[in-house]
Amino acid sequence: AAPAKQRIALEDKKIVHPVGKRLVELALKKQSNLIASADLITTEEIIDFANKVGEHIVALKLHSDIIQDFSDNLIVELKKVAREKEFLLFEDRKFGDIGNTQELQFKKSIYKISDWADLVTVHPIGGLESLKVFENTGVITIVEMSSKGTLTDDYYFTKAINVSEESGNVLGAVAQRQIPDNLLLFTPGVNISSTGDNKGQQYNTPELVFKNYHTDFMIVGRGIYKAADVKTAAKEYQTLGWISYLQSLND
Ligand code: 6AU
Repeated sequence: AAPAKQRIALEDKKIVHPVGKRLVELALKKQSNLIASADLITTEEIIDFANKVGEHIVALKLHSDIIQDFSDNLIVELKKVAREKEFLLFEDRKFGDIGNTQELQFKKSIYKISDWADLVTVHPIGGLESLKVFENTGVITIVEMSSKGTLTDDYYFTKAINVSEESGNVLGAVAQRQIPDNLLLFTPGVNISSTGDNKGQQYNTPELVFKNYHTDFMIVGRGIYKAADVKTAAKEYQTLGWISYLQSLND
C-alpha cells in the first residue's frame, strides 16, 4: 500500500520509554537502523558474529532457546561487546501466555532474560495486563507477522495496536505496514538477494520497507549471518537501510 502521509523522522518521534529513546539515540549516532538477527546455535558463532557486525547495528537480536550451549558466560561476553560497540541486546522470545507464566519465563528460566535483555518481543494475545510483568525491559509487540498465511489479519492488527498503545511497557511493534507514530516500527523479512524461503518467510527490500511501511528499524537475519563476509554484509545493509530511511523522509 502507498504511504498515507509523510513519515516522521526518528528524532521527532515522541517515544517516552527509556529503552526506546536509547535505541533512537544510537540510530542517529551510528547512522544505522539495522538490527541483526543472530539466529546462530553456538556461543562461539554468536560472539564472533557480534564482534564482526557490532559497529554497524543498533541491536543484536537473539533466540536464546536455540543456543545449544547457552550459559551465563555467553551473556557476560555479549554484554562486553555490546558496551564496547554500542548496541542493545534483544531477546526475540515472542512471549504469548498469561502474565504469570510470562513472568516465570522472563525471570526464572535458565536464560534469565530479565537480567540482560534490553528488548523482548511479545505476542499481545494475552491482553494488556499480561504485559505488565516485563517491568523496565522494552517490550516490542508482534502485531503482524512476515510469514505467508499468517493469522494476524486486520482485525487482530487493530486490536494488537490498541493494546500496544495502552501499555506503558511497549515502545514499538513488529509489522509489515505503517503503525501509529507514537510506536517505533520494527520490520523483519528483509533481504536484498532473496524473496523468501521454502518455509513461509517472505522478504522485502530495505527500500520498500522504509518507503512503504515507514519502518524505523529493519531486522535482518540470513541476509547477514549467512553471507560469506558478515562484516561487509552488515555494512552494506546498514548503508542501504540508512539511505532508504533518509530518502523516505523526503517522499
Ligand atoms: O532474515 P531471516 O528470515 O533470516 O530472519 C528473520 C528473523 C527471525 C524471525 O524469528 C524474526 O526475524 N521474525 C519476527 C520477529 C523479529 O519477531 C517476526 C516476524 O513476523 N517475522 C520474522 O522473521 O529471527
